[in-house]
Formats: sequence, structure tokens, C-alpha cells
Amino acid sequence: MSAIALIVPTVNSTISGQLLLQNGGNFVGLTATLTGLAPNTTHGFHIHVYGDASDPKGLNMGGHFNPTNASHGCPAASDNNGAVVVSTAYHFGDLGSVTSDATGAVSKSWVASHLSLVNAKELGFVLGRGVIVHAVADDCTTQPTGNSGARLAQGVIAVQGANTVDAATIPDAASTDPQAIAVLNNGKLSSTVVATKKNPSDALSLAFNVTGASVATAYKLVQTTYNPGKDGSADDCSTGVVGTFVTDAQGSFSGTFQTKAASVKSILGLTYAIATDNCKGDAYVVYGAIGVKSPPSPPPSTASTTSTPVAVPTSAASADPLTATKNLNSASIKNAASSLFGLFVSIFALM
Ligand SMILES: [Cu+2]
Repeated sequence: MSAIALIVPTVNSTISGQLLLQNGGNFVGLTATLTGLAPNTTHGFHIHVYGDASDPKGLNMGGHFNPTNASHGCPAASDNNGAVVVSTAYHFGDLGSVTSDATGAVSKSWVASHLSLVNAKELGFVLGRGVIVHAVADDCTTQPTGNSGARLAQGVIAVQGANTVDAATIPDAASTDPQAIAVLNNGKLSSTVVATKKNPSDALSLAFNVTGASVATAYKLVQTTYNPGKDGSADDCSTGVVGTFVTDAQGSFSGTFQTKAASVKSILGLTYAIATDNCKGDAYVVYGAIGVKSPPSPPPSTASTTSTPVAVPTSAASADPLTATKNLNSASIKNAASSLFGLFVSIFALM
């Protein structure tokens, strides 16, 4: 069983390529193939917690994938492309760095023993998570980002070919599931699908919008798996058709579909495609992997004027503000809560 993250450039970047992940039993084999980097440069390379490609700067990918709540570091040399710094503690998403050759290309294969593609109950299950290529090398030390700089390319880890995730391992506690998101964009047609399931007995609800399609035209939304071998041959609409929709006079559509999927987690790493209505031949107009959605930003604190400022490491904050912010959110909320408590105490004292 294998998975793939198609890596696309963020704004003002030229880096693209793919990360291939292959199930090896008790390890996952990784092969990164990239082009468009500056020649002979080293770049932090991580799995991030969200597979949400909806921000053009990659900011909705969140911080590093870190299910064990560990410190940032770099794993053993075999996991780290031979980088000299090896840490005993690291995030599951810490993959070290990749280094380009004289043509600005990367072609590297290595092994990650802590990741999983087939068992959704494993802590290291990464289908639907994000992949980020950073501007500079991971220093393997600076918390929590490795000071790797801006996000130059992003991708979502998706099942390649047949889906062989063990269904028995997919958590069925739907009420605790995150939302999932697929971002579809071929440069002309763009679409977002957001999947939500509030209660186990509910249908999985897909909030769906399209712009840039042909006007007044019927299409199908299809749930499938990414399969590059099918390009040029017939795309598959025999199963997985979510629904049919017709665009308006502007080539847009917005609506909601209900599906019978068991949970949000059960669709992570699958792919949504928009297909021509007759679904003949090369029918997929555009497709995008289904990843874990970044939660909405927390509402602004009502006690902002009295809350204690949170110390943010300046280098990490300027280089990758979101990662620093996300990791400090709980501290901010606690500070805001204690300030609110102080406010109530003050009010009671006045009464
Ligand atoms: Cu990163």
C-alpha cells in the first residue's frame, strides 16, 4: 500500500514535486522528489498536523504533526538524510531536511519507523496530514519549528491506488472527529469541499463550492483515490459518485451534499474529483486530496487589554508565525481565562 503527497508551490515559490510513502510493515519508506529549489541548498522538511491546503502561503497546515507532544528535534540519521544533528526527542512529523543538487532538484529515499499508513489507531497514522518544504534548513534545536523559515511548498498525504486502510482501525467516535477539507485547483477551476459530522447518527455533510467551471454545465462530484496510472485512460465513476450539480451563468456552484461515510476519519487520505457529467474517458477535470481541516481561529479574547503578553521567540515568530502561535494558543487561552477571572473578582469587589 502506498500514499503520495503532491507538493505544489506556495505563493512566490517554484518548488514542486511529490513525497511517496510506502508501507513496509513496521516502517514507512519515504521518497522525496522535488524540483525548483535553489541549487545546493538545504530545506526543513516536515509532516504538519493539518492537511489543509486552503491557504496559499501554507499557513493552514498548522504546526508539526506531534501526537506524542514531544519537543522538536531531528530523528536518527537514517530518518534524517544524514544530517549531523540527531535528537532523542522529536515530533513524529520531524523528517529533518532535504538538500538540493546543482540543478535545484531533490531525490532522496529514507525510512521513518514511527509512521503508519494502514492503521488509523496508530499514533503515527499520517493519511490526510500535510507536508511542508521550508525556506531554510531545520536546525534540529529551535523550538518548536527548527527555525526552518517560510513555507515554500505544501501537499496533502493521500492514498495512491486502492484504499487498503483497515476499516476496523478507523475510530468511530464521530463526535470527536475533526473536519476534513479537500482543495481542488487546476489553475482555472477551483473548489473546496469541507466534510463535517456532528453526531454518529448524522450523515457526513459536505459543504461544497466551485468557481471557474464552464457555465450552465452539469458535473459530478466523485470520491475516489489518487491514481496517476489512470491519466489518459478512463477515470472511474462506477462507485463513489457523491452527487451531480449544475453550474450557474458564472460557472459557479455552491451547495451541500450528504454522504453515508462512517466518519470524517474514514475519508482522510481519499480524493475528491470533479468529473464531467457523462464521466467518459479522462473525466476528472480537477481533483484534490482530503486532509484534516485546520480549525477556525479562536475568537479574539475579550480580556485582551488586561491579558499577560505571551513571550514568543522572535526568530521562530518571524520565520513561521503560525507554528509559534498555534503552539502557544493554549497558554494564551489560559492567560485570557485568568485575566477574565481577575476581572470578575474586581467586579465583585466593587459590588
Ligand atoms: Cu515544517
